Amino acid sequence: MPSPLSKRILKGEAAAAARLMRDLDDGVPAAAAEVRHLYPRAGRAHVVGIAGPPGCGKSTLVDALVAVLRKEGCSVGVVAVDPSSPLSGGAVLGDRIRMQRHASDPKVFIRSLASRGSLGGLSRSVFDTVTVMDAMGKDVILLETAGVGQDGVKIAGAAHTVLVVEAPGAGDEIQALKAGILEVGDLYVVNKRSQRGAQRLARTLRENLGGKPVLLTEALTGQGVNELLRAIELHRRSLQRGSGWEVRSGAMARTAFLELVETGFRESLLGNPLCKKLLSDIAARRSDPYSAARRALRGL
Ligand SMILES: Nc1nc2c(ncn2[C@@H]2O[C@H](COP(=O)(O)OP(=O)(O)O)[C@@H](O)[C@H]2O)c(=O)[nH]1
Ligand SMILES: [Mg+2]
Repeated sequence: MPSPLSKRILKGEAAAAARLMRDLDDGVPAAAAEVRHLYPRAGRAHVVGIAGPPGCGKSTLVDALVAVLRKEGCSVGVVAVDPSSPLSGGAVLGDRIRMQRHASDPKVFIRSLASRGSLGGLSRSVFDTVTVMDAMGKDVILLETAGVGQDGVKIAGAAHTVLVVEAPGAGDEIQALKAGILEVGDLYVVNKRSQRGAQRLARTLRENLGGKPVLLTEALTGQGVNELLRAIELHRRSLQRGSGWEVRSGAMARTAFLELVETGFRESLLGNPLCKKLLSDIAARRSDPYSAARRALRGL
């Protein structure tokens, strides 16, 4: 039986969802128990990760995508992890202004996660937030993060579809082709397409991406955003036609699980007397890290 709070969340109530997200962030034990009610009822939302360098227009693009999704009747969740984003911690005022047009829409739920220096904590919050939004019945969840692997979440392990956004001028093409970028994306977007260098950047990406879609957008005006949404939907359908959806969902489950196990293991390990003894032995050079680690793993 779902708890009263879970019931409200499953009905899509924003206030109940916001409360649970806050309690999960604060590590309230009763909040973790609520997830037990919600998790089996979630799993329907299409989670779309949006990564790319600061300033390329991710938040603006998210805002434009929300507008198009709403026009089509979809409910939307937005999770913004980018610490430099006007959507998140850095400039809450900018966030409010930018999202004003969606803020009063009950079918849109926006949550910014400010980077708090703790990588683990942050990615746990991301998964919790996605689970709650999913349980609320959001059709699409847009997850904005800086970069592709650093600072918070490894986007590929947290989304069904990964969008890599670039913009001309923010460094040269070599930057755009940095290690990791070419592997992680399902779709590539050259934003600020009216600016000089956009076409050339798109060409360079196409030459290096072996057939992956490259779209051009102007997030500020919404040009190209309909086409981008079509490409996102196409990717979802291609995942659902084969085993792709299960593979991606499995990777997301694995990341969320490992995150909790690793954090829990680390905490219980560091609190263990055997571990304290081993650490002092290493420090005094009575033992070495390898031997001590072997002993710790055996002892636990
Ligand atoms: N000219 C132009 N500017 C844009 C476009 N999209 C975003 N910007 C501007 O680029 C800056 C950074 O945008 P933002 O969405 O915060 O980028 P983020 O850091 O990737 O989230 C802001 O001043 C935006 O107004 C675009 O399509 N064209
Ligand atoms: Mg941003």
